[in-house]
Amino acid sequence: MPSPKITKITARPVLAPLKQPITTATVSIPKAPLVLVDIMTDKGIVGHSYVFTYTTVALAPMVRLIEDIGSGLIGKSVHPVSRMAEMEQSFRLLGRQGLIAMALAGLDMALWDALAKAQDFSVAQMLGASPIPVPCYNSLGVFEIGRDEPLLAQSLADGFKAIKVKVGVGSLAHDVETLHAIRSEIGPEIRLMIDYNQSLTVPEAIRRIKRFEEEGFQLDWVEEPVTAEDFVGHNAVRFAVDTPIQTGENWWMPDDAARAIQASVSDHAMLDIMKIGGITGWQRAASYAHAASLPVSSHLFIEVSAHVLCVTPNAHLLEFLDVAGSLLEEPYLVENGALTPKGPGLGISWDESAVQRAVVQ
Ligand code: SMN
Ligand code: MG
Repeated sequence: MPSPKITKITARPVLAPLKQPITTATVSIPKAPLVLVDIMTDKGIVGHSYVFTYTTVALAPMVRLIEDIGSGLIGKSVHPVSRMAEMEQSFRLLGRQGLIAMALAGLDMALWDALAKAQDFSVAQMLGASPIPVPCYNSLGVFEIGRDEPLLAQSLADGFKAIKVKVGVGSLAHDVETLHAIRSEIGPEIRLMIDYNQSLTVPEAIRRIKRFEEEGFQLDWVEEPVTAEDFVGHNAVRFAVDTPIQTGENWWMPDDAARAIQASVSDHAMLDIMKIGGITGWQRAASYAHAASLPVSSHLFIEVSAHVLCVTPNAHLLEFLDVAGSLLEEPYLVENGALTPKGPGLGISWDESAVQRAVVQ
């Protein structure tokens, strides 16, 4: 059967309700600014995806970019690898970072969704994997003692065996007090990770992580202690402490992942499927991480991340932080601390009444 051909592409800006605001050391995001991507085809199949813009300021330009770049795909087949190669080539001079990379990724993910649906496969199956439960960690925001203990209890009740909290809003003493409070709630067996979201200097990161080691917090990783683009700084922190360093959510397209891995910036690779270039970009970047023996985790995008982690060598953990579930007919739900990819395609279908309530005019 000939592959479906693209007939129309739409992009809709929304503010998706969240169960909890996303809070980090630097920003608080009360609702998820997303752009929903729909790719219509001549076979009646529609590919769905979404991109996360971090700030509402980026919504309108994101819509414009996706629809303008998408207009160049009309009439072509839903072959994501071929379409991505063409799109990457056309932006070689401008550069494939930022909103350009996000637009390419949103189109790529929706194309993979459409292609898999045309074969009545899930994307995981299309990529050659049996859709298996992917172990997750629950990703919480900045932890406040006396307010957030119920979130820890709910995480354990949901079967999570690993929890991440954001830190960096206060002093080292504040972080130590917070981590003692968390450890006393979850016990020593639950894996605990912390995320500084790029808020420290190299000497301060080394100072704090060494103190956490002395306190015996047994952290599974410390994430983005310094500026994401500071490969030298991440490398310096990594080799000054014993605790594993995690980074990668801000690597743009596979080549950035290759450069970071060559610079030995971290003990893990945490790929963001949007910033890394969609499913096509993920597969290239994941192979670099495998060659460097790095465990691979995901960032946001729980639905598509469940599919690609099924085919990722060294797949480690899926970050469970659901930003789009409030807009889906069937949100992805954790079972026993794991997420199983659903089909056909990415298993994403919009709850159009919820979308209409969330659309940004
Ligand atoms: C994070 C940053 C920005 C938005 C959502 C989440 C964070 C993470 O770095 O790792 O979840
Ligand atoms: Mg992070």
